Amino acid sequence: MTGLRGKYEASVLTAAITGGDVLPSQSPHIPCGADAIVAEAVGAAEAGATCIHIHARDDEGRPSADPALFEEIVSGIRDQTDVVVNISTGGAPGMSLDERLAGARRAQPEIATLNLGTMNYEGFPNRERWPEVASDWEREVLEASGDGVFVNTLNMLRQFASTLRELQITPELEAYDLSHIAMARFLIDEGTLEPPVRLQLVLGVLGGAGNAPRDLHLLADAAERILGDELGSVAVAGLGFPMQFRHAAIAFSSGLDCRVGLEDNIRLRRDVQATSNAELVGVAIGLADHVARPIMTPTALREELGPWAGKTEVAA
Ligand code: KMH
Ligand code: ZN
Repeated sequence: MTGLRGKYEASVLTAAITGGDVLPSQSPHIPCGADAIVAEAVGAAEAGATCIHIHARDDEGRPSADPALFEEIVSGIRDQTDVVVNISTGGAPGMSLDERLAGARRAQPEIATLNLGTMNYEGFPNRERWPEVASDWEREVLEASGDGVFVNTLNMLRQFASTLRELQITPELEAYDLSHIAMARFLIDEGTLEPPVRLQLVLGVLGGAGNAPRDLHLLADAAERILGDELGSVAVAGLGFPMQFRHAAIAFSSGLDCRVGLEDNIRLRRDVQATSNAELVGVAIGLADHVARPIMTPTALREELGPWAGKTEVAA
C-alpha cells in the first residue's frame, strides 16, 4: 500500500528531543541549552534512533530561534553521531517566518518540518490542571492559554517550501488533521511540493485531531487515498502517555514510521517520569522488536532521502 513499509521493512524512528511546548518545570529532564540538548540527542542516537528532531531552547528552557544556537546543537550532534537531523520550523508562538526558518538555514539539516495549516493550538487548556511553574516566562505561557493560534497560512507554506527547496532540505509535512492532508494534495498539485512527500501525523494537540488509535487509522487511510502514489512515507507522533507508546506499537505493526521523545511525552509509566530521550527510544525499539519491525539506520534513511541528504549532488 502506498506510503506504508512492507511487512518486514525497516521503519524510521525519530526522537523529538526537547520541543518547545513542555515547560521545564513539568520535568527536570527536559534538556535546556546547547550542551544538554546535544547530550540528549547523542544518547537517543546511541539508543538506536534513526533521526533526531530538534528545537532550540536557551539555558532557562525558553524556546529560541537563535541560528547560532541551532548551529552549535547540530554541529555537536554531528561531531558524535551519524544520526539524521530534522530541524523544526514550527518554532514557538510569536516567532516570525524568518525566525522559524533561521535554524534550518544556518544548520543545514537533512530534513525540516513544514506544518500544513493554521489551527488552534493549546497545550494547557484546563486552568485547574496547570502545572506549578518556577519562572515568569513559563507563567506567561500558561496565561496565554485559550488564545493559542499556530499560524501557517498558504503563502507561508509556499515560502517554507520554496526556502527548503533552495536549501536542499527535505520537508517533513506535519499534519494534525484531515484538512492538512488536503492542503498537502493542493501544494503537490500546484507544484509547491515535490512528491514523494514524507508525512508526519501529529495526534492529540487540542485544535487538531484526537489521539485514539482510530484517529490514526482514519488519517493514515485518508493520506493513502488523498495522496496516492505521491505519498512516500507516513509517520506518527502521539502526544502524551500512554498514546506515544500505543501509537508506536500500531505504527510498527502497520508499516508506519514513528516518533517518540520528551517533546511529546514526559512519562515512562503513568506515575513515572522518563529520565531521558534514550529511555523513550528504548521503549520504542522494544515494541518494534516484539512485532518484528527493524529500525532503519541513518545510512538507509539518507539513501531514501536521495541526493539532497548529504548534499553530494544538486537535484535538478
Ligand atoms: N510539538 C509538536 C506537537 C514542529 O516542530 O514543526 C509539533 C511539532 C512541529 O513537532
Ligand atoms: Zn517539533
